[in-house]
Amino acid sequence: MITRRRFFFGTAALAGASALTQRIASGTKLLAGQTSPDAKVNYRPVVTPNGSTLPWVMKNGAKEFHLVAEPVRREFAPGMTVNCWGYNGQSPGPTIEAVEGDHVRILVTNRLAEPTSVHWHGIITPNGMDGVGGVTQKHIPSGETYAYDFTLRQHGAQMYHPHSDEMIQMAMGMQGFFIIHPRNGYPEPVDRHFLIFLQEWAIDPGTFTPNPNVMTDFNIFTFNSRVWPGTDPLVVKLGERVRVSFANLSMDSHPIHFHGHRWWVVGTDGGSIPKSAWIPETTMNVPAGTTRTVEFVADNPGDWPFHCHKNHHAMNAMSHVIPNVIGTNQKGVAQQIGTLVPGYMAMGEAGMHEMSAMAEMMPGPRNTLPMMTGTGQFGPIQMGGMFTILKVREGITSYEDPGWYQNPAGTVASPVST
Ligand SMILES: [Cu+2]
Repeated sequence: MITRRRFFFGTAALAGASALTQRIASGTKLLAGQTSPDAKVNYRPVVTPNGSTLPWVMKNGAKEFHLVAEPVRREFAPGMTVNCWGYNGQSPGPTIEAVEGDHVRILVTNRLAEPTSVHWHGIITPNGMDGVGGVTQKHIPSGETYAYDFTLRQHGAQMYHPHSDEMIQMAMGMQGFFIIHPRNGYPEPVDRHFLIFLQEWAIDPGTFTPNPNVMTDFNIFTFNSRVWPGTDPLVVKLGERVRVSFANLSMDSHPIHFHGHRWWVVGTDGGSIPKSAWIPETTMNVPAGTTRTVEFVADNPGDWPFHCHKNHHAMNAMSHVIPNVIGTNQKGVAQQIGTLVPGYMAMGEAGMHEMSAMAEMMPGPRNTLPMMTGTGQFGPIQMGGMFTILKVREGITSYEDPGWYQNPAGTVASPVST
């Protein structure tokens, strides 16, 4: 159990230029040479797995950010690349990270073929900065840049997304986190703060472009626009305190579950929940249009699944209209179809286990991942979609993927004679 907490003091948030990577003990309030307006604000810079944080520059007393709305090609996992729309070459767009009280100026350049706007979801702004095309501002025409300028009067895990042809643009992948750290610090400082944007897509097998017209029958479910096995693991050191913020602008709620620990529900898009009202959970339901933030102490070493618990949401290219053959004797059927389709195999009567193995071996439609995939040290993992692995390790010196957990001898479920 690690008792001494370490955290960064502020950040310039410039990509590759971590001006404040010096680690100092909790309680110290000043850092020599620090010039950022965040100098006295202690927070852990966020980590967006498979994503990045948006750089900013100080200009006339404001943190100036620049978002570029544009079409992007996003690899969801090796073998599947999707024609999305996003920001700065990414979907979700890069994370905006700032501190309560900051004056921010956000330039938005529109490189889409249609107008757009950016709404600061959950953020209290002057009315004309709310980003709603037609209501609070003109839509931003293609090729033009608009400036949003406001002071952050709250904290919390917030979002940004278009409010112009909103349904299409969000379904194509336009969204991002806007994290506002509290000026007076968190009730409990953390060692790691991960951000996971939840999204769902309708991408027919063999195609490359999401269909925004689908209302319920989505077949691809993503963490930060990646699917298992393309999702980065969440690597933490044993004993670290971890915060995870989830955001959801999809058409469904996503109950995110993790193994081996329990977490406390510590925040919503309304800000921090008072510590006296924290509740323990192992599953955090994230309704559409909200963010949720949880914290836990990673005190149990191992490889722990971390996934949406709507079971179809942890699959890839899930078809919802295939017939159910569980418990059906298909022997005769297989012989008869075999005369028409040489090599035909009937599968599924005992479940889908054997199909997952075949899916790995047989070529499917182009740009389409197997429904159940991934292989671990004990065999096929048979998952997809909104799934990753929390890797809690003792003695690691970096957050690189440490590989599979080496379970102590005698601690793995194994066969016995009965
Ligand atoms: Cu889900």
